[in-house]
Amino acid sequence: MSKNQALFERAQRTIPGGVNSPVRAFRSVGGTPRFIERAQGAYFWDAEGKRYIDYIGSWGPMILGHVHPEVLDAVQRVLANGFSFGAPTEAEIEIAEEICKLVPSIEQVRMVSSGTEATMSALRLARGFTDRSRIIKFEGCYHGHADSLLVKAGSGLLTFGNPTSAGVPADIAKHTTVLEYNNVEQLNEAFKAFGPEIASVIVEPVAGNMNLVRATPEFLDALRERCNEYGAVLIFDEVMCGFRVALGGAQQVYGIKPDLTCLGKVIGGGMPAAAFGGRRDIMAHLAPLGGVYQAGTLSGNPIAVAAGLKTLKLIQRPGFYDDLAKQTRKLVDGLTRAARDAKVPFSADSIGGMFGLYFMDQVPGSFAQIQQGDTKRFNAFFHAMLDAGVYFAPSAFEAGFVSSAHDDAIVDATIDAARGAFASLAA
Ligand code: KE4
Repeated sequence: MSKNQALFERAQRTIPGGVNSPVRAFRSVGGTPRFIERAQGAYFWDAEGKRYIDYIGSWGPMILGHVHPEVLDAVQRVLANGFSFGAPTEAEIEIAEEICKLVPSIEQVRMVSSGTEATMSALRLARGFTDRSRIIKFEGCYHGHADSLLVKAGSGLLTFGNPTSAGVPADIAKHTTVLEYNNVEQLNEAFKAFGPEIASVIVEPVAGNMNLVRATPEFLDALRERCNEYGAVLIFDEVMCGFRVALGGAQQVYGIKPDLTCLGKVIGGGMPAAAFGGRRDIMAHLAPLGGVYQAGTLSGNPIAVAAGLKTLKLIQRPGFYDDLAKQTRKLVDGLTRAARDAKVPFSADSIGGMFGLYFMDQVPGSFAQIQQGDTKRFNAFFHAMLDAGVYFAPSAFEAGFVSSAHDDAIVDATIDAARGAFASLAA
Protein backbone atom coordinates (compact mmCIF):
# COMPACT_ATOMS: atom_id res chain seq x y z
CA MET A 1 0.00 0.00 0.00
CA SER A 2 1.37 3.47 -0.90
CA LYS A 3 1.81 6.12 1.76
CA ASN A 4 -0.98 8.20 0.15
CA GLN A 5 -3.30 5.19 0.37
CA ALA A 6 -2.35 4.56 3.99
CA LEU A 7 -2.92 8.22 4.87
CA PHE A 8 -6.24 8.23 3.02
CA GLU A 9 -7.41 5.12 4.92
CA ARG A 10 -6.35 6.62 8.22
CA ALA A 11 -7.94 10.00 7.36
CA GLN A 12 -11.29 8.37 6.66
CA ARG A 13 -11.46 7.08 10.21
CA THR A 14 -11.77 10.57 11.71
CA ILE A 15 -12.65 12.89 8.80
CA PRO A 16 -15.80 12.36 6.68
CA GLY A 17 -14.57 11.03 3.32
CA GLY A 18 -11.01 11.64 4.56
CA VAL A 19 -11.05 15.25 3.41
CA ASN A 20 -12.06 18.68 4.64
CA SER A 21 -13.57 19.64 1.30
CA PRO A 22 -15.30 17.13 -1.00
CA VAL A 23 -13.52 17.86 -4.29
CA ARG A 24 -10.19 16.80 -2.68
CA ALA A 25 -11.40 13.19 -2.37
CA PHE A 26 -10.88 12.43 -6.10
CA ARG A 27 -14.41 10.96 -6.21
CA SER A 28 -15.09 12.13 -9.77
CA VAL A 29 -11.70 11.09 -11.20
CA GLY A 30 -11.22 7.97 -9.05
CA GLY A 31 -8.00 6.86 -7.43
CA THR A 32 -6.25 7.95 -4.25
CA PRO A 33 -5.90 11.61 -3.31
CA ARG A 34 -2.32 12.81 -2.96
CA PHE A 35 -1.50 14.05 0.54
CA ILE A 36 0.62 17.14 0.03
CA GLU A 37 3.57 17.71 2.36
CA ARG A 38 5.12 20.91 1.05
CA ALA A 39 4.99 23.35 -1.83
CA GLN A 40 7.34 25.86 -3.46
CA GLY A 41 6.68 28.09 -6.47
CA ALA A 42 4.77 26.15 -9.13
CA TYR A 43 5.39 22.80 -7.43
CA PHE A 44 4.18 20.72 -4.56
CA TRP A 45 5.35 17.35 -3.21
CA ASP A 46 3.16 14.52 -1.91
CA ALA A 47 3.71 12.24 1.10
CA GLU A 48 5.81 9.90 -1.08
CA GLY A 49 8.14 12.71 -2.10
CA LYS A 50 6.76 12.86 -5.64
CA ARG A 51 6.87 16.33 -7.21
CA TYR A 52 3.97 17.75 -9.19
CA ILE A 53 3.52 20.88 -11.27
CA ASP A 54 0.51 22.40 -9.46
CA TYR A 55 -2.33 23.80 -11.62
CA ILE A 56 -4.89 24.22 -8.83
CA GLY A 57 -2.86 26.63 -6.68
CA SER A 58 -5.23 25.97 -3.75
CA TRP A 59 -8.14 26.66 -6.19
CA GLY A 60 -6.94 30.15 -7.03
CA PRO A 61 -5.18 31.84 -4.07
CA MET A 62 -1.58 30.96 -5.00
CA ILE A 63 -1.34 33.40 -7.93
CA LEU A 64 2.28 34.22 -6.98
CA GLY A 65 3.20 30.55 -6.61
CA HIS A 66 3.66 28.79 -3.27
CA VAL A 67 5.70 30.34 -0.41
CA HIS A 68 6.58 33.52 -2.29
CA PRO A 69 9.53 34.89 -0.27
CA GLU A 70 8.02 38.37 0.17
CA VAL A 71 4.67 36.96 1.31
CA LEU A 72 6.45 34.61 3.71
CA ASP A 73 8.43 37.54 5.07
CA ALA A 74 5.27 39.65 5.48
CA VAL A 75 3.62 36.85 7.50
CA GLN A 76 6.74 36.19 9.61
CA ARG A 77 6.95 39.89 10.48
CA VAL A 78 3.51 39.92 12.10
CA LEU A 79 3.40 36.44 13.64
CA ALA A 80 5.34 37.45 16.78
CA ASN A 81 3.01 40.43 17.33
CA GLY A 82 -0.01 38.21 17.86
CA PHE A 83 -2.22 35.82 15.90
CA SER A 84 -5.65 37.34 16.51
CA PHE A 85 -7.04 40.15 18.62
CA GLY A 86 -10.77 40.37 18.00
CA ALA A 87 -10.23 44.11 17.88
CA PRO A 88 -9.61 46.49 14.97
CA THR A 89 -6.11 46.85 13.49
CA GLU A 90 -4.51 49.36 11.11
CA ALA A 91 -3.70 46.57 8.66
CA GLU A 92 -7.44 45.97 8.13
CA ILE A 93 -7.78 49.61 7.07
CA GLU A 94 -4.85 49.16 4.67
CA ILE A 95 -6.32 46.10 2.97
CA ALA A 96 -9.77 47.72 2.78
CA GLU A 97 -8.21 50.81 1.15
CA GLU A 98 -6.26 48.59 -1.28
CA ILE A 99 -9.37 46.64 -2.30
CA CYS A 100 -11.40 49.85 -2.79
CA LYS A 101 -8.55 51.30 -4.88
CA LEU A 102 -8.26 48.18 -7.10
CA VAL A 103 -12.00 47.53 -7.48
CA PRO A 104 -13.59 51.01 -7.92
CA SER A 105 -17.17 49.67 -7.64
CA ILE A 106 -16.34 48.81 -4.03
CA GLU A 107 -16.82 51.95 -1.93
CA GLN A 108 -16.86 50.05 1.38
CA VAL A 109 -15.79 46.48 2.14
CA ARG A 110 -16.17 43.98 5.00
CA MET A 111 -13.58 41.21 5.52
CA VAL A 112 -14.75 37.66 6.27
CA SER A 113 -12.97 34.28 6.38
CA SER A 114 -14.31 32.36 3.37
CA GLY A 115 -16.02 32.86 0.03
CA THR A 116 -19.12 31.17 1.43
CA GLU A 117 -19.32 33.77 4.19
CA ALA A 118 -18.85 36.55 1.63
CA THR A 119 -21.70 35.44 -0.65
CA MET A 120 -24.00 34.46 2.22
CA SER A 121 -23.51 37.89 3.82
CA ALA A 122 -23.88 39.76 0.50
CA LEU A 123 -27.20 38.04 -0.17
CA ARG A 124 -28.53 38.79 3.32
CA LEU A 125 -27.45 42.42 2.83
CA ALA A 126 -29.22 42.60 -0.56
CA ARG A 127 -32.39 41.13 0.96
CA GLY A 128 -32.21 43.55 3.89
CA PHE A 129 -31.57 46.53 1.60
CA THR A 130 -34.47 45.72 -0.76
CA ASP A 131 -36.79 44.12 1.81
CA ARG A 132 -37.39 41.36 -0.76
CA SER A 133 -36.72 37.61 -0.54
CA ARG A 134 -36.36 36.15 -4.02
CA ILE A 135 -32.89 35.71 -5.51
CA ILE A 136 -31.71 34.58 -8.92
CA LYS A 137 -28.66 32.43 -9.50
CA PHE A 138 -27.47 30.47 -12.55
CA GLU A 139 -27.06 26.78 -13.21
CA GLY A 140 -23.40 25.75 -13.11
CA CYS A 141 -22.37 28.66 -10.90
CA TYR A 142 -21.15 27.84 -7.39
CA HIS A 143 -21.14 30.48 -4.69
CA GLY A 144 -20.15 28.43 -1.64
CA HIS A 145 -22.47 26.34 0.49
CA ALA A 146 -24.95 28.77 2.13
CA ASP A 147 -28.45 27.24 2.12
CA SER A 148 -29.99 29.71 -0.35
CA LEU A 149 -27.27 28.93 -2.87
CA LEU A 150 -27.41 25.12 -2.81
CA VAL A 151 -30.40 25.14 -5.13
CA LYS A 152 -30.95 23.76 -8.62
CA ALA A 153 -33.48 24.76 -11.26
CA GLY A 154 -37.07 23.84 -10.65
CA SER A 155 -39.03 22.09 -13.42
CA GLY A 156 -40.12 25.36 -15.03
CA LEU A 157 -39.11 28.99 -14.90
CA LEU A 158 -41.81 30.03 -12.48
CA THR A 159 -41.53 27.05 -10.16
CA PHE A 160 -39.48 27.30 -7.03
CA GLY A 161 -35.88 26.13 -6.86
CA ASN A 162 -35.16 22.67 -5.45
CA PRO A 163 -32.36 21.98 -2.95
CA THR A 164 -29.18 20.42 -4.38
CA SER A 165 -28.19 19.31 -0.90
CA ALA A 166 -29.92 17.40 1.87
CA GLY A 167 -30.57 19.62 4.85
CA VAL A 168 -31.67 22.66 2.86
CA PRO A 169 -35.33 23.29 3.80
CA ALA A 170 -37.73 23.64 0.86
CA ASP A 171 -38.94 26.84 2.54
CA ILE A 172 -35.50 28.35 1.93
CA ALA A 173 -34.86 26.88 -1.54
CA LYS A 174 -38.20 28.17 -2.81
CA HIS A 175 -36.89 31.75 -2.68
CA THR A 176 -34.13 30.91 -5.16
CA THR A 177 -34.82 30.87 -8.89
CA VAL A 178 -32.17 29.14 -11.00
CA LEU A 179 -31.80 30.24 -14.63
CA GLU A 180 -29.51 29.26 -17.49
CA TYR A 181 -26.12 31.00 -17.64
CA ASN A 182 -25.83 33.24 -20.73
CA ASN A 183 -29.57 32.95 -21.51
CA VAL A 184 -30.70 36.59 -21.93
CA GLU A 185 -34.21 35.74 -23.11
CA GLN A 186 -34.97 33.60 -20.06
CA LEU A 187 -33.57 36.27 -17.75
CA ASN A 188 -35.84 38.91 -19.29
CA GLU A 189 -38.81 36.55 -18.94
CA ALA A 190 -38.05 36.01 -15.25
CA PHE A 191 -37.86 39.74 -14.56
CA LYS A 192 -41.10 40.29 -16.47
CA ALA A 193 -42.77 37.58 -14.39
CA PHE A 194 -41.54 38.60 -10.93
CA GLY A 195 -39.09 41.50 -11.19
CA PRO A 196 -40.56 43.53 -8.28
CA GLU A 197 -39.97 40.53 -5.94
CA ILE A 198 -36.29 40.07 -6.82
CA ALA A 199 -33.85 41.14 -4.11
CA SER A 200 -30.73 40.16 -5.95
CA VAL A 201 -29.09 38.41 -8.88
CA ILE A 202 -25.80 36.68 -8.08
CA VAL A 203 -23.49 35.54 -10.86
CA GLU A 204 -19.93 34.42 -11.50
CA PRO A 205 -19.09 36.97 -14.24
CA VAL A 206 -16.51 34.47 -15.44
CA ALA A 207 -17.73 31.04 -14.38
CA GLY A 208 -15.12 28.67 -12.99
CA ASN A 209 -17.23 26.08 -11.19
CA MET A 210 -18.70 24.25 -14.15
CA ASN A 211 -15.21 24.42 -15.69
CA LEU A 212 -14.30 27.79 -17.26
CA VAL A 213 -17.26 29.35 -19.10
CA ARG A 214 -17.16 33.03 -20.09
CA ALA A 215 -20.28 35.16 -19.67
CA THR A 216 -21.27 36.85 -22.93
CA PRO A 217 -21.14 40.67 -22.76
CA GLU A 218 -24.84 40.71 -23.74
CA PHE A 219 -25.69 38.50 -20.75
CA LEU A 220 -23.89 40.72 -18.21
CA ASP A 221 -25.32 43.87 -19.85
CA ALA A 222 -28.84 42.39 -19.53
CA LEU A 223 -28.22 41.58 -15.85
CA ARG A 224 -27.16 45.16 -15.20
CA GLU A 225 -30.09 46.65 -17.12
CA ARG A 226 -32.79 44.41 -15.53
CA CYS A 227 -31.41 45.03 -12.02
CA ASN A 228 -31.48 48.80 -12.68
CA GLU A 229 -35.01 48.58 -14.03
CA TYR A 230 -36.44 46.62 -11.07
CA GLY A 231 -34.20 47.82 -8.22
CA ALA A 232 -32.58 44.42 -7.66
CA VAL A 233 -29.01 44.24 -6.29
CA LEU A 234 -26.50 42.88 -8.82
CA ILE A 235 -23.85 40.79 -7.04
CA PHE A 236 -20.70 39.72 -8.92
CA ASP A 237 -19.23 36.70 -7.20
CA GLU A 238 -15.56 37.29 -8.01
CA VAL A 239 -14.25 34.99 -5.31
CA MET A 240 -12.49 33.02 -8.06
CA CYS A 241 -12.17 35.46 -11.00
CA GLY A 242 -11.37 38.50 -8.88
CA PHE A 243 -7.66 39.44 -9.15
CA ARG A 244 -7.39 36.31 -11.34
CA VAL A 245 -8.67 37.33 -14.80
CA ALA A 246 -7.38 40.92 -14.44
CA LEU A 247 -6.19 43.24 -11.67
CA GLY A 248 -9.70 44.72 -11.51
CA GLY A 249 -11.39 41.34 -11.95
CA ALA A 250 -14.10 40.40 -14.45
CA GLN A 251 -15.89 43.72 -13.89
CA GLN A 252 -12.82 45.46 -15.35
CA VAL A 253 -12.69 43.02 -18.31
CA TYR A 254 -16.39 43.50 -19.14
CA GLY A 255 -16.71 47.15 -18.03
CA ILE A 256 -19.78 46.39 -15.88
CA LYS A 257 -20.29 47.91 -12.43
CA PRO A 258 -22.07 45.54 -9.99
CA ASP A 259 -23.73 46.82 -6.82
CA LEU A 260 -21.88 44.34 -4.60
CA THR A 261 -18.79 42.18 -5.24
CA CYS A 262 -17.66 39.08 -3.37
CA LEU A 263 -13.92 38.38 -3.20
CA GLY A 264 -11.78 35.60 -1.73
CA LYS A 265 -8.85 33.32 -2.58
CA VAL A 266 -6.20 35.78 -3.92
CA ILE A 267 -7.03 38.41 -1.25
CA GLY A 268 -5.87 35.99 1.44
CA GLY A 269 -2.77 34.84 -0.44
CA GLY A 270 -3.56 31.30 0.75
CA MET A 271 -4.69 32.27 4.24
CA PRO A 272 -8.40 32.30 5.27
CA ALA A 273 -9.62 35.71 4.07
CA ALA A 274 -12.49 36.83 1.84
CA ALA A 275 -14.60 39.95 1.55
CA PHE A 276 -17.79 41.51 0.24
CA GLY A 277 -18.30 45.16 -0.59
CA GLY A 278 -19.79 47.68 -2.96
CA ARG A 279 -22.10 50.68 -2.95
CA ARG A 280 -21.83 52.75 0.23
CA ASP A 281 -25.62 53.18 0.49
CA ILE A 282 -26.05 49.40 0.54
CA MET A 283 -23.12 48.70 2.91
CA ALA A 284 -24.63 51.29 5.31
CA HIS A 285 -27.32 48.70 6.12
CA LEU A 286 -24.75 46.41 7.75
CA ALA A 287 -24.38 46.14 11.53
CA PRO A 288 -23.34 48.06 13.52
CA LEU A 289 -24.72 50.87 11.29
CA GLY A 290 -27.87 49.19 10.02
CA GLY A 291 -30.23 46.31 10.62
CA VAL A 292 -28.47 43.57 8.61
CA TYR A 293 -26.44 41.49 11.03
CA GLN A 294 -23.11 39.95 10.02
CA ALA A 295 -20.05 39.16 12.17
CA GLY A 296 -16.92 36.97 12.45
CA THR A 297 -14.39 36.18 15.18
CA LEU A 298 -11.49 35.93 12.75
CA SER A 299 -12.68 38.48 10.18
CA GLY A 300 -9.69 40.65 9.18
CA ASN A 301 -7.31 38.30 11.02
CA PRO A 302 -3.86 39.97 11.17
CA ILE A 303 -1.92 36.98 9.75
CA ALA A 304 -4.36 36.50 6.85
CA VAL A 305 -4.40 40.23 6.17
CA ALA A 306 -0.59 40.34 6.10
CA ALA A 307 -0.49 37.55 3.49
CA GLY A 308 -3.35 39.08 1.49
CA LEU A 309 -2.09 42.64 1.57
CA LYS A 310 1.41 41.66 0.40
CA THR A 311 -0.14 39.52 -2.37
CA LEU A 312 -2.30 42.46 -3.51
CA LYS A 313 0.79 44.68 -3.59
CA LEU A 314 2.89 42.21 -5.60
CA ILE A 315 0.23 41.59 -8.29
CA GLN A 316 0.31 45.31 -9.07
CA ARG A 317 3.75 44.93 -10.63
CA PRO A 318 3.47 46.54 -14.12
CA GLY A 319 2.93 43.75 -16.69
CA PHE A 320 2.02 41.11 -14.09
CA TYR A 321 -1.30 40.25 -15.74
CA ASP A 322 0.03 40.50 -19.29
CA ASP A 323 2.71 37.99 -18.38
CA LEU A 324 0.24 35.73 -16.52
CA ALA A 325 -2.27 35.77 -19.40
CA LYS A 326 0.51 35.08 -21.93
CA GLN A 327 1.81 32.11 -19.93
CA THR A 328 -1.69 30.70 -19.48
CA ARG A 329 -2.48 31.12 -23.17
CA LYS A 330 0.84 29.41 -24.03
CA LEU A 331 -0.28 26.45 -21.90
CA VAL A 332 -3.73 26.08 -23.45
CA ASP A 333 -2.44 26.56 -27.01
CA GLY A 334 0.27 23.96 -26.44
CA LEU A 335 -2.22 21.46 -25.01
CA THR A 336 -4.59 22.08 -27.93
CA ARG A 337 -1.80 21.44 -30.47
CA ALA A 338 -0.75 18.27 -28.64
CA ALA A 339 -4.34 16.95 -28.63
CA ARG A 340 -4.82 17.78 -32.31
CA ASP A 341 -1.59 15.95 -33.23
CA ALA A 342 -2.92 12.92 -31.34
CA LYS A 343 -6.35 13.35 -33.00
CA VAL A 344 -8.11 13.59 -29.61
CA PRO A 345 -11.27 15.80 -29.59
CA PHE A 346 -10.18 18.61 -27.27
CA SER A 347 -10.43 22.37 -26.84
CA ALA A 348 -9.23 24.83 -24.23
CA ASP A 349 -9.76 28.43 -23.20
CA SER A 350 -8.07 30.88 -20.87
CA ILE A 351 -8.77 34.33 -19.50
CA GLY A 352 -6.02 35.95 -17.46
CA GLY A 353 -4.53 33.34 -15.15
CA MET A 354 -7.38 30.82 -15.27
CA PHE A 355 -8.06 28.17 -17.90
CA GLY A 356 -10.51 25.46 -18.94
CA LEU A 357 -9.76 22.13 -20.64
CA TYR A 358 -12.61 20.45 -22.53
CA PHE A 359 -12.72 17.01 -24.11
CA MET A 360 -14.94 18.24 -26.93
CA ASP A 361 -14.18 19.98 -30.22
CA GLN A 362 -15.60 23.41 -29.37
CA VAL A 363 -15.09 25.64 -26.33
CA PRO A 364 -18.45 25.42 -24.46
CA GLY A 365 -20.52 28.53 -23.75
CA SER A 366 -23.14 27.11 -21.41
CA PHE A 367 -23.78 24.57 -18.67
CA ALA A 368 -25.66 22.33 -21.13
CA GLN A 369 -22.71 22.37 -23.56
CA ILE A 370 -20.26 21.61 -20.76
CA GLN A 371 -22.25 18.44 -20.03
CA GLN A 372 -21.41 17.19 -23.54
CA GLY A 373 -17.72 16.81 -22.66
CA ASP A 374 -16.11 13.34 -22.57
CA THR A 375 -15.64 12.96 -18.81
CA LYS A 376 -14.20 9.47 -19.17
CA ARG A 377 -11.43 10.79 -21.40
CA PHE A 378 -10.82 13.70 -19.01
CA ASN A 379 -10.40 11.27 -16.11
CA ALA A 380 -7.93 9.14 -18.10
CA PHE A 381 -6.02 12.30 -19.08
CA PHE A 382 -6.04 13.53 -15.47
CA HIS A 383 -4.42 10.31 -14.21
CA ALA A 384 -1.93 10.07 -17.07
CA MET A 385 -0.81 13.61 -16.26
CA LEU A 386 -0.78 12.90 -12.51
CA ASP A 387 1.52 9.93 -13.15
CA ALA A 388 3.70 12.27 -15.24
CA GLY A 389 3.93 14.72 -12.31
CA VAL A 390 1.34 17.26 -13.44
CA TYR A 391 -1.60 17.97 -11.12
CA PHE A 392 -4.72 19.38 -12.81
CA ALA A 393 -8.04 19.89 -11.00
CA PRO A 394 -9.44 16.43 -10.08
CA SER A 395 -12.73 17.09 -11.85
CA ALA A 396 -13.84 17.78 -15.45
CA PHE A 397 -16.00 20.55 -14.03
CA GLU A 398 -13.36 22.76 -12.47
CA ALA A 399 -11.11 25.49 -13.85
CA GLY A 400 -7.31 25.46 -13.64
CA PHE A 401 -4.92 28.15 -12.43
CA VAL A 402 -1.48 29.37 -13.49
CA SER A 403 0.80 31.39 -11.22
CA SER A 404 3.63 33.82 -11.93
CA ALA A 405 5.95 30.97 -10.92
CA HIS A 406 4.89 28.86 -13.95
CA ASP A 407 7.79 29.77 -16.24
CA ASP A 408 8.40 28.65 -19.84
CA ALA A 409 10.31 25.53 -18.80
CA ILE A 410 7.42 24.42 -16.57
CA VAL A 411 4.76 25.08 -19.21
CA ASP A 412 6.88 23.31 -21.87
CA ALA A 413 7.32 20.31 -19.55
CA THR A 414 3.54 20.21 -19.06
CA ILE A 415 2.91 20.20 -22.81
CA ASP A 416 5.53 17.47 -23.33
CA ALA A 417 3.83 15.33 -20.68
CA ALA A 418 0.47 15.99 -22.36
CA ARG A 419 1.80 14.66 -25.68
CA GLY A 420 2.29 11.31 -24.00
CA ALA A 421 -1.06 11.47 -22.22
CA PHE A 422 -3.00 12.32 -25.39
CA ALA A 423 -1.17 9.56 -27.27
CA SER A 424 -2.26 7.05 -24.61
CA LEU A 425 -5.87 8.27 -25.01
CA ALA A 426 -5.79 7.97 -28.77
CA ALA A 427 -4.43 4.43 -28.60
P1 KE4 B 1 -15.05 29.09 -0.04
O1 KE4 B 1 -16.16 29.06 0.97
O2 KE4 B 1 -14.69 27.68 -0.54
O3 KE4 B 1 -13.83 29.88 0.41
O4 KE4 B 1 -15.55 29.90 -1.35
C1 KE4 B 1 -16.74 29.48 -1.96
C2 KE4 B 1 -16.77 29.99 -3.39
C3 KE4 B 1 -17.57 31.07 -3.68
N1 KE4 B 1 -17.63 31.57 -4.94
C4 KE4 B 1 -16.89 31.04 -5.94
C5 KE4 B 1 -16.98 31.62 -7.32
C6 KE4 B 1 -16.03 29.94 -5.68
O5 KE4 B 1 -15.29 29.41 -6.69
C7 KE4 B 1 -15.96 29.40 -4.38
C8 KE4 B 1 -15.09 28.19 -4.05
N2 KE4 B 1 -14.46 27.54 -5.15
C9 KE4 B 1 -14.16 26.14 -4.99
C10 KE4 B 1 -13.54 25.66 -6.30
N3 KE4 B 1 -14.49 25.03 -7.14
C11 KE4 B 1 -13.28 25.87 -3.80
C12 KE4 B 1 -12.72 24.47 -3.71
C13 KE4 B 1 -13.43 23.62 -2.71
O6 KE4 B 1 -14.67 23.69 -2.64
O7 KE4 B 1 -12.70 22.87 -2.03
